Amino acid sequence: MSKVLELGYLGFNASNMDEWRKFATECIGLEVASDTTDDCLFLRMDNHHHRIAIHKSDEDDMSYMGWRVATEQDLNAMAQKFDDAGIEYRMASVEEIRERRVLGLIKLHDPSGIPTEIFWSPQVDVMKPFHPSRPMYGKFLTGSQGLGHVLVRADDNEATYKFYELLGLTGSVEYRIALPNGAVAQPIFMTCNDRQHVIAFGIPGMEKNINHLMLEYDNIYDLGISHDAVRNNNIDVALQLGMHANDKLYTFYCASPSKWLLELGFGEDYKPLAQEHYVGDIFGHGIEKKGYGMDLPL
Ligand code: MBD
Ligand code: FE
Repeated sequence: MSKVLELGYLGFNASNMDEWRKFATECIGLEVASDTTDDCLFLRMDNHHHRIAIHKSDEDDMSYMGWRVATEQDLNAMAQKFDDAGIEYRMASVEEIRERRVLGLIKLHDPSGIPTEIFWSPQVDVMKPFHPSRPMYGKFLTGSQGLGHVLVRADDNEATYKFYELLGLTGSVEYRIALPNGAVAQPIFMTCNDRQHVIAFGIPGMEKNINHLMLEYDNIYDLGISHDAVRNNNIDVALQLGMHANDKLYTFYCASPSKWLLELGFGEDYKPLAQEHYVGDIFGHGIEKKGYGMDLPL
């Protein structure tokens, strides 16, 4: 059975390209690829051509997610699965394939209308090992775990679960969070590799496609240096440093120049267990700046 292996790349629309370049390089440490243009900022986390593309626009949101399969055979098998399930998709044009720096690509939409791409064979620039834009002790944790995780909008949790299950992900509800308005949020977390979760959804009231993107450092010093840079630049922090219950990741959430959140983390320590759920995190994650859709009493 064909399944996706990792969240391989992400695309975003952004109205402030200058701010994005500064934030990505000085605050996070991402590398700018040499063939970046005024209209498309290619950001690197490892030796892949890019992991993140920021496209100049008058909107500020995630514009596509790229899920990787192992082989061309798996891409075709995935297309067959979409046929069998009655899910609309199309094979991308040669130009579209080149634009993403892959060898083959299916384009479709998830149940909330988020542009979704399934690809095989990303361009890996082995002659250009990742070189951070600011000094780093370690590197970004990518590899077989992909670029990180995202929390996305889901208009229908059940339909969304079924869609990502078809792609090959597994998971379940992992928190019950009592909201101040009396409602209870039951976010769902799913994975397709050793990362505890690759996608999450089920936070009510989202307007953008994305609430946050999590990028993981493999050295805690780099998380601390990023935190200093965010503080020194007076960037909004939605949730303060804290440790999640499910993946034991030590993280904080800050505003990206597009006003969705970047969660920066270190130290996932997830031991596979029978499923359990939580009503709060281990420590921290205090709400600091409201209005970013993360006003969750974790
Ligand atoms: C996460 O990464 C997260 O964003 C939330 C809200 C809860 C647990 C882990
Ligand atoms: Fe997260």
